[in-house]
Amino acid sequence: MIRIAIQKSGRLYDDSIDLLRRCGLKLDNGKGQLKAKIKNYDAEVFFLRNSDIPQYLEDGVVDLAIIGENVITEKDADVTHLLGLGFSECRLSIATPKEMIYTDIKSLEGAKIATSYPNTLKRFLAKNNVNAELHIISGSVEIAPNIGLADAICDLVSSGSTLFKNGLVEQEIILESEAVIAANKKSISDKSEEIEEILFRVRAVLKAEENRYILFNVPDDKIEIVSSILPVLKSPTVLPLMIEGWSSIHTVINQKDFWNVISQIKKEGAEGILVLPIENMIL
Ligand code: PRT
Repeated sequence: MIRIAIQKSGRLYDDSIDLLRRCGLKLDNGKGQLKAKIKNYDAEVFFLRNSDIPQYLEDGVVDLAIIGENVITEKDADVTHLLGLGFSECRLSIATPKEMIYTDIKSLEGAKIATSYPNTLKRFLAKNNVNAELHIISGSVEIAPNIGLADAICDLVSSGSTLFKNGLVEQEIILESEAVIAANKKSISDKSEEIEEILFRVRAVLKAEENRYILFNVPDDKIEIVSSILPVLKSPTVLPLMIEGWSSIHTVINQKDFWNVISQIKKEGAEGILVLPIENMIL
């Protein structure tokens, strides 16, 4: 039995549930429960606060967790980071009011900084030999300078719109973060096979997300030139059409090459181009 922790509600919840589902793990219950059995797999899912997960993971109450990397760093949890998941990307940054003169990190000497990430911030300031006073608050950090509680803040930023709305300017990025799969250290050796199976499924889902299945028709005399444009896994599948002299080409391409490839194959005579998402990709 493998025990997996996910956030019980919040920014990580939907993507975590979706990832489990795409890994073929069907949950018995949902939101509001402390834990739920996976119907079709020997596993249990624990619904916990993101900020509590590092401790549960370190203590071995759960074997695996989907968690924001920033929280592991903040708690300095003795757990193993296994895989980045590419969602809930954000950065932990120091920001100052736009009217404050800021030249470099030394501008924060003696300043009062409001944050919910005191440990990460302390380490960063110590590394840069800056002495500042930390004001620890658990939410709405961005309003602290406006109400005279602090001179600067250190908080998570994704789009930057919260900083903008509060008249703050991002000055230092002290940590980049995304959702990750992390594991209890003992579970990695005691349950290596079960963990490897979960990771195998997660990698297949992530790989599929990066790629698209495309199919299109081309005149037979264009198969060679079009195939040379395709960054294919092995070799494209070429199937004859009912109409003589035409074929259908099927292949998988990476999202990052996508528009480039499409415009090149169109120029070479590709028609009826269909692009499909891929559920899983096992190489
Ligand atoms: O209560 P619990 O302990 O479960 O969780 P939490 O309070 O950490 O919850 P939640 O759901 O807010 O965040 C969960 C995780 O999502 C964080 O630990 C990060 O790993 C990740 N994440 C990604 C973010 C953001 N982006 C984010 N933008 N967490 C918070 N924010 C907040 C930030 O604090 C600020 O108030 O969003 C605001 C800034 O957003 P922008 O888009 O305006 O820049």
